[in-house]
Amino acid sequence: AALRDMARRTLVLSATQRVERRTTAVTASDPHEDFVPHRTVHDAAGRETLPGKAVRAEGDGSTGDKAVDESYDWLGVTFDFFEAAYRRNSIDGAGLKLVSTVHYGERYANAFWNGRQMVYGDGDGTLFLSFTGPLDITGHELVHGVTQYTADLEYFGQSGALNESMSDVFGSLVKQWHLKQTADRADWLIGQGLLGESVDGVALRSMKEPGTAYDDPRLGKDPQPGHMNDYVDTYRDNGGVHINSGIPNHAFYLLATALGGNAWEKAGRIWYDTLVGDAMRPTLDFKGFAAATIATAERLYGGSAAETEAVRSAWNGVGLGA
Ligand code: ASN
Ligand code: ZN
Repeated sequence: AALRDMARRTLVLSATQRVERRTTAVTASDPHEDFVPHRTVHDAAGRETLPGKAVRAEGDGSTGDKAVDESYDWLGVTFDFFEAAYRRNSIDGAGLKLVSTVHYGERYANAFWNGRQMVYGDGDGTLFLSFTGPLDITGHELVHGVTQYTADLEYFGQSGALNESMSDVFGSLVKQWHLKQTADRADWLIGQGLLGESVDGVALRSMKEPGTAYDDPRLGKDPQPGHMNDYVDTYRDNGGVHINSGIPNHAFYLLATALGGNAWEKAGRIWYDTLVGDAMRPTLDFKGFAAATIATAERLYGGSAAETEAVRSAWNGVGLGA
């Protein structure tokens, strides 16, 4: 496989050089023709052993198992989004194979990226339905992989909340891109469709109104703040990584809706270039990230451009102004 990868890279390289030597671009030697996903979905059949049995490989038709087919499709949409929006070839930028496991554990109510692959539980069927259902959940988990290969944000405190926020931001953007929704039409919810119908709630989180996604006696209330005034100091949840992520999430929402249009184009580009750029450090805090996004906007659009002003206002709006 390593040899094949090397051969492919060599091919891409020589194609690029060929284009450069010509005076006119030739689409037939587009170096991006190589952008194809390599998906394999596995079935853990209620056990917690990974990866489980391979049940659908790239190019195979539907299996009829809803979870398997949803995972396969959403892995593909997430791959296509990163190619279309940012010319990123898979999670590592180098065509990493996309591996997932469905039906993990019994009534397991979560999904996660374990550093190498995606894992989904079926949920308990009452509070949580299958985690393969919402596209933005697959997007969220795969973006943990993108972060791992780039900024590698430490999963604790503010850097951990930024890590979580990256996954929510690009998870939401994958969904908006798939549904062709502009920023003002998007629901800005994370995990819409995941909660059972008896639950008093609409999703896991809201980037538009953090803290309002659910309020149910069995789940408690959505604990997310949307402003530094309400920052939660806690040792639970790795220092509140899924809680305080509401703050940078809301800053992104403010920016995207202020700019209008497709959120993945300008706001998403500023966040993406920042995430994969050299300003990122594993222990970066909210202020450091805010400054880095402003620097990215200055580079992309200019210091006094409306876009750059909008980034400054967005951070002001959550209490993280300079
Ligand atoms: N679904 C969670 C996440 O990706 C899983 C976890 O926290 N381990 O953030
Ligand atoms: Zn996460």
